[in-house]
Amino acid sequence: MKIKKYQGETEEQVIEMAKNELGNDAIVLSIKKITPTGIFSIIKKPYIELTASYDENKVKLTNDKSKNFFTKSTSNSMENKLKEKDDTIQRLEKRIVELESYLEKAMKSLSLEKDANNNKYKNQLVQFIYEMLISKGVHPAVCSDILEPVDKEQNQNIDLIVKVVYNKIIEILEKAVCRDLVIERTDNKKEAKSIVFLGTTGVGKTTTIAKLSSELIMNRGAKVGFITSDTYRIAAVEQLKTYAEILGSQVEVVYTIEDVKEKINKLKLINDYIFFDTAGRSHKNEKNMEEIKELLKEIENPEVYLVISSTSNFEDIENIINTYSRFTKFNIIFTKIDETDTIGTILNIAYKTKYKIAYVTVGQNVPSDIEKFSGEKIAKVLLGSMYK
Ligand SMILES: Nc1nc2c(ncn2[C@@H]2O[C@H](COP(=O)(O)OP(=O)(O)O)[C@@H](O)[C@H]2O)c(=O)[nH]1
Ligand SMILES: [Mg+2]
Repeated sequence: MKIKKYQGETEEQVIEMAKNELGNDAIVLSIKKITPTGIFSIIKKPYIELTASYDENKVKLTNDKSKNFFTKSTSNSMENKLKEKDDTIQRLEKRIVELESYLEKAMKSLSLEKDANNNKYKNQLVQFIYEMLISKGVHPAVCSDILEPVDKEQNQNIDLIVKVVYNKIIEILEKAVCRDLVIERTDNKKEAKSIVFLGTTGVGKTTTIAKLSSELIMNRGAKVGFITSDTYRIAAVEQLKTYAEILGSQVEVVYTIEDVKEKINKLKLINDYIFFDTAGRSHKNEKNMEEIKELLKEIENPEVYLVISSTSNFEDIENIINTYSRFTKFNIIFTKIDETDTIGTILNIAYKTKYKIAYVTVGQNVPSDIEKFSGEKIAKVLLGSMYK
């Protein structure tokens, strides 16, 4: 038995072709639609292919090797023509394959060129670092300042580029490190030092107060009293009272501005520090801001911390800082570092403002999840490590 394939536009056509050549005894093995792929799909339409088997002893095909002399002699010119046609098809097919690979290469280099055109930096590693910094929330202007000088340098190896970028980031962050931390001071004054925590609702003010005061009370033997003006949120006073109870501290609540002085007087001679917890206030609400201003006026020489969630976006943080900066000095505490994907915001703030960053908080656990602000740790995260 031998196999022969027929190609045509329709099933009827290929069956007819097979029948004419192989006769009624031929067996149809398969009929399928062939859809050319790749570049062939452009130049060749789908077609039907029939595969048939036949008995070579019964059927003599014109181009069959077993054909007899008679068939050969009578169809010699026809056979030559068919062979010529076969050769031409083979040549064409070879050419198409060549063209296909040429086109593929051309398209690849075109898309590479397109990507390269979209690149901001010539050096691929610098470009990679740029994309990583952007994905972590670093402002494009800050990226440019860090990366442009590196990109311009010739013949730099990978280690050197990473080192230069890392050092530049550290340099920006280190300028923002607050060196005057409340928990590292011993206030030898007779009267307590007032530490005030401001910031929008839910950023972690009360939790941060609990963390810092625990460190002072438990590890440094200090005495800390609490005053809260957060009487707006249900359970806010209870939350602070719970911490105070554990720490053996006293809590006073102020309901009106007139209460403030009186409550300070109650606590100032028996404590080293008074921690002020305030209600989360919207920096966009002028009346809220007036209240904070009034509260601060009542406190002698307050040390203020602006508590900011690192999960907020850079523009919002900038607005918050600008609003508070109009009426008070402060250091910043960034909370929820463990929850943010855009730690670059901290670099932006360090780069764009003159404010110092005192602490970062890294989780909900009291008292452990608070640390002094470290430029090194943030820089490592920006270059791809985990915060640890
Ligand atoms: N993941 C995480 N959650 C925090 C952190 N600090 C505070 N929180 C949580 O944020 C929520 C609000 O905190 P709270 O101290 O009541 O915020 P406040 O309204 O500013 O006083 C609470 O569920 C805290 O446990 C932190 O560093 N990381
Ligand atoms: Mg609170």
